[in-house]
Amino acid sequence: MTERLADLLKEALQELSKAPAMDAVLQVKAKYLGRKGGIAALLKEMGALPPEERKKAGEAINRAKDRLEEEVEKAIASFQEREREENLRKERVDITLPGRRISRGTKHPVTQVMEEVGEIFYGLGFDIEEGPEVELDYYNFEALNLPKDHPARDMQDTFYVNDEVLLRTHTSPVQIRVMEKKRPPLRVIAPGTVYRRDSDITHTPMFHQVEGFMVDKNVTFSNLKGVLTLFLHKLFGEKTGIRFRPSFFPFTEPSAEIDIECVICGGKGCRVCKGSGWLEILGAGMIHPEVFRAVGYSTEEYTGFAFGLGIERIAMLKFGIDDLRLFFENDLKFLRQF
Ligand code: 2NL
Repeated sequence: MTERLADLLKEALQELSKAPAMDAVLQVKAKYLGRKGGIAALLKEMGALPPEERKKAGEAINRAKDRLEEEVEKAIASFQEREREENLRKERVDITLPGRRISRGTKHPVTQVMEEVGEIFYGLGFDIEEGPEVELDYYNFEALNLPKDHPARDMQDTFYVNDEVLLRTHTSPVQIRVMEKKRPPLRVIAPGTVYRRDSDITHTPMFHQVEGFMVDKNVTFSNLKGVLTLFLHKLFGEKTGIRFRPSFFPFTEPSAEIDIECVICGGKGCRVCKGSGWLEILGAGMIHPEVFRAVGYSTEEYTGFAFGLGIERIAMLKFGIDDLRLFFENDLKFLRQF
C-alpha cells in the first residue's frame, strides 16, 4: 500500500506539473483529492488493514493528501495570478494617445450680429426684452397707430392665425407690452424673430429684427441722432459716414431713415449700394402721440424715440454675404466660416 501511495502521489504531482491551465489543475484535484478520487479510495481500503498497520497507513495517506493539497493550491494561485496579469495587459490603455476631438459648433452669423447689437445698447443702459411671436392684432398694429383698414397695413403682408391673432411682423409689440407694464424712464431693445408673407431673393418669410426705444421727460430728436450715430459707429467703425433722411412710419412723427456710407465700396458706388454710395440701415423717429395714448402715457409729460433694424441685412454687410438664402440653408460649410 505504501508503494501504491507513493506512485499515486508521484503521478498526481507529475500531472499537476504538466497542467497547462486552470481547468486541468481542477481536474487533477478532482481525480486525486475528490470524494471518488485516488486518495479517498486508498483511505477506504485502509479500513481492511489490520489495526496495527492502519494507524501508520492513515498517517502516510494524510501526509500525501496534505502535500498534494498544498501543491494544488499553489497551482491554482499561480494560474489565478497569470489570469490577473493577462486581464491587466488586455485593459492597458495608451495614455499618450491624443484624445478624440470634439467638434465645436459656431454661432449663426444672425445670432452673432443680434448679440453684438444687444451688447452695444446694453452698454448704453438699455434693457433687453422679449415677447411672443404669436401676437394679438392689437399689439402688432392697433396700438402702433395702425387701426384696421388703415392703408399702411398694406405695407406689411401678415400671416394671420385668425381675425385677432397673427405672427408678429415686427418686434414693436414687445415694446408696447413693456410700456403698458412699466412707467418711464425706459430704455429697451427688443430683438427677435418676425414673419412676413414675402419670399424672393431678398426676402424670406421669417427674419430677425432689433427694435428699440427710449422714453423719458425731454427726450428729443437730438437724443435719437446721438444714440443711433454712436451705435452705428460702434457697429461699423468710427470712420463710417452717416446720414439722416426724412421718411414716414405710422408709429413715429417725425420719422427718419438712416444710411451709412457703403461698407463694400467706401462710398464710391457699387452693385451693393446700387451706385449711390449709401446703404439704408435703420428706420427711426419720435414716438407718435397715438402710441403714447394707447399705453396711457401723458404726451405732455413724455417724449421718446424708437428705431428698428433688420439683422440679416446687417449680417450680410458685415460678413460680405451676397445671398440672403444662405442664412437659412444651414449648410455647415457656410456656417463654419463665421
Ligand atoms: C425699420 C423701421 C422702425 C419703430 C420701428 C417703434 C416702436 C414703437 C413705437 C414707435 Cl413701440 N416706433 N418702432 C419706429 C421707427 C422705425 O423700424 O425699417 N425697421 C426695420
